[in-house]
Amino acid sequence: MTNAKRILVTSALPYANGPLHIGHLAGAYLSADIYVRFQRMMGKDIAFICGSDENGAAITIKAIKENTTPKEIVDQYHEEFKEAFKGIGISFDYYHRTSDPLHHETSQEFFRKLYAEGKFEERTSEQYFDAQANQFLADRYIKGTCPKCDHPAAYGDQCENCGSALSPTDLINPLSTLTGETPILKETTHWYLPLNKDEAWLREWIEHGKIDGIEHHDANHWKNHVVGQCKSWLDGGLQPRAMTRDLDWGVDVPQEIEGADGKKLYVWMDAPIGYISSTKAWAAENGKNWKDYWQNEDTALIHFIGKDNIVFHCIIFPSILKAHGDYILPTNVPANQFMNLEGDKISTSRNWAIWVNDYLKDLPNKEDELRYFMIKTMPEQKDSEFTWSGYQDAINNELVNNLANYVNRVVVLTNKYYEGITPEFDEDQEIFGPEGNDEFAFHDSELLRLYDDLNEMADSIRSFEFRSALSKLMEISTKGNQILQFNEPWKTIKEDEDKVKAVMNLSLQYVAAIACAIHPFLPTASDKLCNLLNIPLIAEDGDFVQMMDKLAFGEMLIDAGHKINSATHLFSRIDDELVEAQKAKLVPAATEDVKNENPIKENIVFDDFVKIDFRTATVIEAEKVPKADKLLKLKLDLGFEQRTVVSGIAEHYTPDEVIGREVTLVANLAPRKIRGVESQGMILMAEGNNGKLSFVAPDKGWDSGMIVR
Ligand code: B3M
Ligand code: ZN
Repeated sequence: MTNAKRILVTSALPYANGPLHIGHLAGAYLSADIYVRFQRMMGKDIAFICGSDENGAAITIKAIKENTTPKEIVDQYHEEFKEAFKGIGISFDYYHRTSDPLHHETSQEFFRKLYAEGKFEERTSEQYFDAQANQFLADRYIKGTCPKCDHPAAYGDQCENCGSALSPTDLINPLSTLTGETPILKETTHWYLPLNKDEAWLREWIEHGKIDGIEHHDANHWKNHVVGQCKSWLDGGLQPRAMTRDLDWGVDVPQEIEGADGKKLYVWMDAPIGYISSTKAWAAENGKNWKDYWQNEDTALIHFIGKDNIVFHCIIFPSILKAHGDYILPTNVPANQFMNLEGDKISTSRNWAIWVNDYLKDLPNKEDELRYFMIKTMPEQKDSEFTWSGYQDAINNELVNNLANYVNRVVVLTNKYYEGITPEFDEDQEIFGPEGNDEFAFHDSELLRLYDDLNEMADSIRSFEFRSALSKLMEISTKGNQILQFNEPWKTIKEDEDKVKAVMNLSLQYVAAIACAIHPFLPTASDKLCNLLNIPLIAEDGDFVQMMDKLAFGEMLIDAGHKINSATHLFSRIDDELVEAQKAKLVPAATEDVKNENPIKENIVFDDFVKIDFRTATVIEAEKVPKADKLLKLKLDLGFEQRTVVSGIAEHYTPDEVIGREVTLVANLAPRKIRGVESQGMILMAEGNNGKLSFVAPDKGWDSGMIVR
C-alpha cells in the first residue's frame, strides 16, 4: 500500500431508510476519516468517496409502511446523512447518491457488459411472492427459522445468528415481514452471477493476497476476522447469486434486454458500483480522471465497512469487478466489528441508539468528545461497548485532565513568563525528560523522542489500528505534562531562568506537534490548538511530513520569538446531569417493528402440538464444531439413551459452561446433518431482544428423559 501512487477510500453507503447512529460511525466512517485525514497530511493523492444507498426493498417497504414514496424517504435521509456527517467531521471528498441518474447509467453499463460477455447465468426459479402485498419478496423481507442453527428470525439472505449465507427457500416456516403472511412460490427469471466459479481465485486472493500467483496485496495486513469470515463463506461453498430482483424501485435492468421488464438490479450489485459513480461525479467536478482511481493498478483501493458487509465487499463485489475485467480489486477491507450500547445491541427498530444528529443538537460543539470516545472504544477486532459513564470518564480524565490541562499550563506559563513570546534557549541546557530520572536530557534529544513517538502513531494509523494510534498521541501529552512536572518551571523560574526557557520552548514544540498529530482524530481541537499557538491551521496537504522532517533535523515547529495567543479551554467537563439526561433517552421503543420482528406464527391445532416429543435431558459432553464459529456439538443423556445434538450457541456459551446443564430436547425431530455432524434433535433456547440466548430448562437436578407437556 505504501508504494501506491494514489489511494481510493470508500465508506459503506448508508441505507437511506433510517437515521445515522453511532454504530454506523464506529463501523465504516470514523476509521475511514482518520485514515484519510492522515494520508492527506502525508501528501498522498487520496479520494474519500461515499453516498446514500437509496435502492433496495428496504426503502420500498418503509414507503409502504409510512404511506409515502421511496423518493420522499431517500430525499429525507440523504439530507439527514449529509448534516450528520458534516457535523461529526467525516470529511468525504464526495457524497453522492444511488438514485442519481449517473449512478443508474454506471450500473447499467456494468450490467450490459457482463450480460453481453455472457458472465451471467439466466435462471428461472420459484421465488417467494406475497400475494397480499402483490409483490415478490426480496431476501431481507422474508424471515424464518435458520436451517443451520434453528435461529427463529433468520433473513432470506443471511442468518445473523450463525452468519450462514442463505437463500430464501432455505428458511423453515418463512413469513413475509411485509404482511406476516406465508409467502407462495412463484416462477420468475433472473440473471445470476456464478460465484461458485470464482471460488478458486477468490480463495487465493483473500487467503494469500495473490491473483494467478502474482502478489496483489499483503494478506497479512488484512484483519483476521475479515479473512476468517470469508474463509467460512468459501468453505461453505459459494452459490450462484441473483443479480436482479422483481421490484419497482431501483436501477432498471437495461430495457433492451429481453425479459428486463419489471426487473431491477439487486441492491448489492448496484450499491458498490455507487462507489464508482460517486468517484466519477467527484472527478468531473475536480478535473480528475476517475479511471486513475478505479482502473489503474497503482491505486490502492480500501473499503471501510462494518462486519455485516464483509461478504459483499470481499466476495460479491470483487467477483463483479473481476467479471467486468477493467477494474482493480481492493487492497484491504479493514472491517470493524459492532459497537454495542449500554449492554445491548444498537437497534434502529427498538430505538436503542445514539442518533448522530440528536447528539449534535443535545451536545453542541462536542463533536470531538464523541469522536474521542468512539475511537478509544472502536470495535477494530471485536465488538465493543459505548456507555455514557465511559464517555464521561474518558472526556473528564483524559481530554480535560490530561490534554486540555497540559495545553493550558503551557500557554498560561508562556504568557506569564514571556508575554506569550516563544523563548530563546541554550542548546546545552540540561533539563529533566518525561522519566524525570537523574539522567539529564536536552531539548534536541527530547525532540527526537517526540519524533519516534509520532512515527509510532503514524504506523498504527497505516495499519488501521486507530485505538493504539490515539493512545500514543495521548501518551505524548502525558509525557509533555511530565516534562513540566519534573522541571517545575513555576518554582525554578526564580533560580534557573535558562532551564525554564528550555523547558517552555520544548513544551511549545510538544503542543505544536499535538496540534498537527491530533488533526485526523479531533479536527476541531486541532484548529483550536493552532489558534492558541497562533499558527496556520492544518491544511492537510503534507503537513505531517513537513512536521516530521523538521523534528528529524532538530528544527523547531515553533520558532523562538513567535507570539502565541492567550489561553482558552480546549474541553470542558461532562457533568452527571448531562449523562443522566442522555441515559434517560435510552428507552427501547416497542415500535410495531418489534412486534413484527418476531410475529407470532400461524396457529396450529392441538393434535399437531402433541406430535412433538419434548424431553428433559442433561448435557454430558460439549465441543466446538470445526470451522463453525457459532456451533457446539453436544452429547445429551436422556436417562434411557444418549443423543448428539448440534446447537448454534457457541457465541453465547463455552463447552465448559454447558456441561452438566439440564435442557429441554425436541426428541422426535428428524435427524439432520449440520456442518457434517448428524444432529439428533434440537434443544430449546430463548432469545432475548439483545440477541442473548438462555436455556429453556426444567428445575435444577430434574431427572433426564422426563416428558415435557
Ligand atoms: N447500504 C449498508 C448496510 O448494510 C449498505 C452498504 C452498501 S456499501 C456499497 O447497512
Ligand atoms: Zn443460523
